[in-house]
Amino acid sequence: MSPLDTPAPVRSAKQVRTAADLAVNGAPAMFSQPLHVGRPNIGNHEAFLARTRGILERQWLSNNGPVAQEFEAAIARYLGVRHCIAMCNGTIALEIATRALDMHGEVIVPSYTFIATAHALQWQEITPIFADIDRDTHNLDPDAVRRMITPRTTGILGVHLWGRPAPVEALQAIAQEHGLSLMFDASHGFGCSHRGVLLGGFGQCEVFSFHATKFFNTFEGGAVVTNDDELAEKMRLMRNFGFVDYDKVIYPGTNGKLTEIAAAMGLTNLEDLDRFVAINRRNYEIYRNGLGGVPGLRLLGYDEAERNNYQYIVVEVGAAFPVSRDRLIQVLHAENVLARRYFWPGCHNMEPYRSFYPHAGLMLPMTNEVATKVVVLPTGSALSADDVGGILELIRAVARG
Ligand code: T4K
Repeated sequence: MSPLDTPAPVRSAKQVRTAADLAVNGAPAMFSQPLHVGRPNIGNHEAFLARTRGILERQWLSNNGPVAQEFEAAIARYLGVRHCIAMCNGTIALEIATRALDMHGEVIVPSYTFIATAHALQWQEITPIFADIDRDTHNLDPDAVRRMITPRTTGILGVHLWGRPAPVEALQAIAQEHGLSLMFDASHGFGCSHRGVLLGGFGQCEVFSFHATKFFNTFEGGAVVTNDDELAEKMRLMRNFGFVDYDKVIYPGTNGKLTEIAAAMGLTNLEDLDRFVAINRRNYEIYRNGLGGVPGLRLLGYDEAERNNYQYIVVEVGAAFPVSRDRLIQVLHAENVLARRYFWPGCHNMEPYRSFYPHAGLMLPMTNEVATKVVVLPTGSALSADDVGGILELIRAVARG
């Protein structure tokens, strides 16, 4: 049996009847080890080690090696796109993609995302312009995007937050109308579909992160995927310093290469993808059933008509809940449940953006509201159904006051 099926038991026998049973009030913690939001999903160890042995024997460790090429082909096939350009991480993949699309001046992006989405632009001296999100979906609000367009705007960088698709068609229409480039940060969206089509083929290109904490990981890694042959070729060159041949450079490229060992991890994890989804889905359904009817809590749902990776358990803590979001997190942390406040406080409230645009928040009321409410709960293959049950028991105890 794989370790995936049998996470080591970490839940204690404690039952939470009253507030006095909570660790925050001095009782022992419910879990003996921390439960993380981002514990990696890892596939078959033997398969990975066998691939690793091959890499060592071939003495080919990086730079478009055979395992990386196999990985790219497998990803492109899985997603149904023409090209996958594998990279060393999602941030570099975003930088290369925006540069290959010749984004410059201002690019519209949500503030409610991981900071890397904004930094990838800023790092290239492209100005990220933050547009507000939709209250319910947490994704870009197309009307807000329209409001932020200026003569300096060259593109839109949408994000499929939590793996739930951005408003793809509306953004496409805006981009066409204004002659803007459109790409997506699909870091959360590997294995998720929109209108029955897997994320990866929308906009001019899409970027994935395969960081350790992602549903599907390559230790560190990422990729740009596209159906545009010319763009793909450009990005392949940019990933390797712009070399077209020994001693011949035609672009100001960078080092975005994926190592062979990372690609081996990717191929191995790809073989277990269905199992990762099944576990995440099981956990999500336990959370959904357990949180239903708890006043003041809203679990962000996934569209069952689509394919989802169920990677993020996103809960909004509203005014009807007896304690604040931050107090709930404090209670959970005391129990070794390391819930997170992703993506508090929003990129516009972090440096350098906070100093650059001190009044940006005036245009971002929904971002500000959602960022103060969201708590992301642990899931993934490191959690058993019993662990999720324990977390629910804690939350219900807090809800009882
Ligand atoms: N765009 C979006 C929308 C993104 O969400 C991200 C990354 C990117 C772009 C950029 O992609 P990359 O350049 O990262 O490929 C994490 C990740 O570092 C980041 O990759 C991810 N998004 C973001 C949502 O979360 P942290 O600071 O919360 O991660 P970290 O390292 O503290 O890990 C979280 C928890 O997971 C830890 O407390 C312990 C556990 N963990 C972590 C690692 C690395 C493990 O158990 N094992 C591990 O190996 O940012």
